[in-house]
Amino acid sequence: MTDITKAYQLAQEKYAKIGVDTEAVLQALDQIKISMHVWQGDDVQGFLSDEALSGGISVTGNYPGKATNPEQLRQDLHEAYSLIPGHHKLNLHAIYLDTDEKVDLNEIEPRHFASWVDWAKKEGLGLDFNPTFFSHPMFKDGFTLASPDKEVRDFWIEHGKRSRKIAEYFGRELGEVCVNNFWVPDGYKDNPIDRLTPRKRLAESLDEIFAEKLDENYTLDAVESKLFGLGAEAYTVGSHEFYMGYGLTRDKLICLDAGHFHPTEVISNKLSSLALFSKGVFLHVSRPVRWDSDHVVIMDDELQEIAKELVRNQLLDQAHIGLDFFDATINRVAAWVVGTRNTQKALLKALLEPTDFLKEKELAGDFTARLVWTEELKDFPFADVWNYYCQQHNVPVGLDWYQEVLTYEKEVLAKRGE
Ligand code: RNT
Ligand code: ZN
Repeated sequence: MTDITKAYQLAQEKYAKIGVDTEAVLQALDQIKISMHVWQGDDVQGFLSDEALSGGISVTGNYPGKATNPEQLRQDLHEAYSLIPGHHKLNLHAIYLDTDEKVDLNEIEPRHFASWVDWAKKEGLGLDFNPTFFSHPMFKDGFTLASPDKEVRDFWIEHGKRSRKIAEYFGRELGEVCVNNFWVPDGYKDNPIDRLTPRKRLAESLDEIFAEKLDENYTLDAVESKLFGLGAEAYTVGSHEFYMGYGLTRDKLICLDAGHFHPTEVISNKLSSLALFSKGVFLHVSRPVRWDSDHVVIMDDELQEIAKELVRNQLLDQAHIGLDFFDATINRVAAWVVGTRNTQKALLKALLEPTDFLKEKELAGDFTARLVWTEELKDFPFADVWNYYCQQHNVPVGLDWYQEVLTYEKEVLAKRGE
């Protein structure tokens, strides 16, 4: 018996004493898929063009070894997934097409993404998708779907429609629903006179994109709001209120990005309300540092709070968990692994809570017990359960995964560009 198994057995006993069945918890954890975002792999560059990143988002850093073609990116993704326990999804963006044809965003078709489907099948991954409303010359004066220029709007409407066909194709091919997430950067740097008309145009453009009903077994549309972006500090057309209204009336998933709100506003507190009224949520688990900085997800309070809300309110079935961060100052594979494993760990920690018992205490007005228990639970040996889960899945435990990333860096990443 390994030390990891021994430590797990001790932890199992401790949790059993407070009514938590660790075996059942591990089975539940195994059902949870994290949608890992392709764009951490190459600083949101993609393969459509050399166009610089725009749309009010930004990546800093130039860590060596960045993937510059689909093969390299898939190689890096494979490495990351091999260090993450469980079965997951990959979240693609339209700019990650893989084709020799010269196609623009308003011309993309499923066949331009066929290699990703083949690869996902081989790796046992599901796929999610995003139309790309940025890093393109048709992103004009900070506007796409809400542009006053009909030609600009029409270009992006066509792109949106085509993205849905690709998402449907992914879902059909893989037999697993593909969430197609719409984030539109449109906004103004300075105070606008007219806040209403751009919102009307955005709603109308989206209605046109969503006019065709697609099979929801294959694809679900999500809409992502934002408070502000670089260069769109004063006004973002697709605000939270806009998409709450839009998503609820059009029966779309609501995407909540942890970095898209005021600095002290948290998405964890929104999940229970959305559970009552929305079709479902798509999460962009991210980490804002003072602003929407998209830092790698760490085990902070908000991550744990998000996980607790999903578990305590039994929302795991209707929530789709995606990641959204991009850091080019560190090893990009390590960034994926840290963020994804942390998200899983936070979920595990939440699953290891005796929730029914705590709910009883709360209902009985015993707030002392609620406080004492939640504080003591922080010291319970959840890491021993996590290590055992990694061992079960033949994935390196603790710092061992980092050793593998270092080897990969030496043998693969460092040789790129030679
Ligand atoms: C931008 C949004 C959006 C993007 C991706 C690349 O602020 O968070 O989700 O990060 O589409
Ligand atoms: Zn996001």
